[in-house]
Amino acid sequence: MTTFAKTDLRQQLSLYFVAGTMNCESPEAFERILLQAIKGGITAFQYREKGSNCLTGEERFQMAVRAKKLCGDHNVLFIVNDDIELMKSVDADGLHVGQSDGNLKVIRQETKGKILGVSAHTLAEAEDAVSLGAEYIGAGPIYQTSSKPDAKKPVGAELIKEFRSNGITVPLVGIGGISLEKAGAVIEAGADGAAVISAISCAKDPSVSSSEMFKIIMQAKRGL
Ligand code: 3NM
Repeated sequence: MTTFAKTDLRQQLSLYFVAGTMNCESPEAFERILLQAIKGGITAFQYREKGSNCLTGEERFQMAVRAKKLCGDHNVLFIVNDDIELMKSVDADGLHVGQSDGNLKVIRQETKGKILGVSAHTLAEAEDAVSLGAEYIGAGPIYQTSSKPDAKKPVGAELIKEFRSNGITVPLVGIGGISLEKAGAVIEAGADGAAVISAISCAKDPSVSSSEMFKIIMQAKRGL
């Protein structure tokens, strides 16, 4: 099993690729893109098999097993989106949930010993999530996104500044419409990382996009 020191979480969430097979042309393309993203330098991956055309049942389980193996072999954090049973059955590093994915108190109990991340769109949501034991927050959508049909209105990097100036000190990643050009601004606003779907899954070369985004994020973290 891969183990991650919780103190490293800020570093480990620097470039957080989020995807499922439905974000790619085919399940084979998904695996290829994930491997390219890993080679390019992603530090965390969230298996988000959600929405129309997503895999279910045994296919979903087998894909999660393979994705976890790819991540584990390369020291990439492996998080499962909104499926506690899948998280447990593949022994993922953690779970990520949205605001409507269930009772956070119950979810926290069910994820003991695992990393728990929660999406928040407002300060009140972030405060509640932290008080119930979220170890990191996904803040967004920062910019306009076409990857999530039910995404809320984009709020800009201001949301991250607002969280930071109001006592949210847990690791934070921005999500939603983050491109190579916009990743630096998200870090400069106070985030520890950027979570992306299309900037990597739709890239001509996911490996190149990942490594360029990783460089931009690391430079922004060093204040360059
Ligand atoms: N969650 P892209 S936005 C999965 O606001 C997800 O919580 C969001 O995809 C939120 O990088 C989003 O292609 C989609 O914009 C991110």
